[in-house]
Parts: sequence; C-alpha cells; structure tokens
Amino acid sequence: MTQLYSIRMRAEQQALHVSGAEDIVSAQDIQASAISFITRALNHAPEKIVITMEKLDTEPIRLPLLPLVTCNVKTTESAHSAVRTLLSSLKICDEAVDTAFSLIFNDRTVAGAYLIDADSGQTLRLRNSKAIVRVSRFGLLDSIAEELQDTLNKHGLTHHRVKEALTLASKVCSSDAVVAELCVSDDPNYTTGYVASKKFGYVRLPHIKKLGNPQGGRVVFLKNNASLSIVIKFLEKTPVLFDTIPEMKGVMDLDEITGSCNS
Ligand code: PML
Ligand code: MG
Repeated sequence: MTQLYSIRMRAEQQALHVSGAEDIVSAQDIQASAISFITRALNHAPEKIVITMEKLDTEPIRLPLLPLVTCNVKTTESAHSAVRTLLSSLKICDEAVDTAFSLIFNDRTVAGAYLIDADSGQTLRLRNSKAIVRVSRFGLLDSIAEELQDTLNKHGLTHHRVKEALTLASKVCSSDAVVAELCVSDDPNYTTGYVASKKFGYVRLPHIKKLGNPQGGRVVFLKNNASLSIVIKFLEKTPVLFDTIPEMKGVMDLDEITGSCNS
C-alpha cells in the first residue's frame, strides 16, 4: 500500500473560519497539496492558517460519488419550498426542517454541521451543547480528480466549491445513519446550496439565499436509532476515497427529480 496522508487546511480571520480544504494524498504529493492550500488560504488575507498533515493508519474505504443534478428554481422562495419538498419526501418531519432553517439562517457561523433527529426534529446534543460534526478525511482518487473537474466544467460548474461540496456530501450520505444533508454556503457571494441524500443524490439549489447574505451552514438529518458517537466517528475519522465519476443530469424540474426516484 502507498502511504497516504490526510491533509487539511483551515484559515481564520478574527477567530472566524474564512477558508478550508481537505484531501487524501500520497507522500509524494503532500508538498504540492500544501502549497496549493496555502495559496488558497492567502486569497482570504487570513490572520491564521492551520495545515494538518496526518499519516493514515487504515486504508481508505473506496466509494462512489453521489449523482449530481441542479434543480430548476428561480427564486429564494421556490428554492426553500424545494428544500421542504425534498426533505419531506425523505420522511424528515416538518419540525426537523424548521429547526434546520433556523440553525442555518442566523448570525452564528460554526465550522461544522449540526445534527438533527429526522423523526423528532430534536437538535442532537453532546456534553450539554449542540453536537457539531466536522466532516473530514475524504478525497478524490488521483485518477478521477481531473476528469471530475472536466465533467463539471462541461456543465458550467467551474467553481472549486462544487467539487468539494459534492465530495463532502457523498461521504456524509454514505453513512447508514444519515437520511440527508442540507447546506447553505456562508459566503455572501455564493447563493447556491444543496440537499444531498442517497435517494435523490446531490441536488443543487440555486438562489437558496439572497446575494450579500452572510448566513449559512450545514445540517445532517439522522435516523432515529442512530448512535451519535458512531456517526461522528465515521464522519470525522474514517478515511474515504471517491473513485468514480458520478452521473450528471444537468438542470431538472423538482417534480422530475422527485418523480424519477419514486417510480
Ligand atoms: C460551500 O463550500 O460554501 C458550500 C457550497 C455548496 C454548494 C456548492 C454547489 O454549487 O454545488
Ligand atoms: Mg486527491
């Protein structure tokens, strides 16, 4: 086995997270990755850059990426209503969806995802505060990284966020305990978010917030019987490498997205 490393970058400005990146690379690529992560961090004029490089002591699990589709929505109202339709089609209760919206659309930014029980709507807690998971230790197999970006580019999805969010969401949804993930970028200039699930794949939602809005965040909806410690351990610590280019379906109407999976 080639020795592999997890490499992670986070950059901060006034103790707030401003940039982050993550990959799994071989020893021979670690230096180039570190340079590209530092270059990326410096674009945000940070006060602090933390790069962590850690030898993996287990072989990464190989998994496929989720199929990707962009939902045809033109307004924030219809994007939010699409989020509700997708999540309720996954049997996530209304209380859970309301809680997710209130955790995401407020002025608090956290570097990680909140965990919500999909059946009760309860925000899950650890040691008396809301449980937050920092999904980590995932990457793209070298042999697909370039082809994935080329395929995304052909669909006009040239921003590095798409590739990274798709990879993170694919790790999240690969857990048996996870029903779905909802994400809204906290970048005021980036207004596309997503709902990811095994059933519907990675569904991008343009206009999930208005331009200039700095709010955002991630929520992971868990099955009722999920063991919090096992899910958190998997999402944070188990190394996963994605090894296949997913199906890319372009832009589809919401009822086509839900209908094609319900038949
Ligand atoms: C982020 O990195 O801030 C999250 C981006 C989520 C949406 C990415 C996409 O356009 O598919
Ligand atoms: Mg890689």
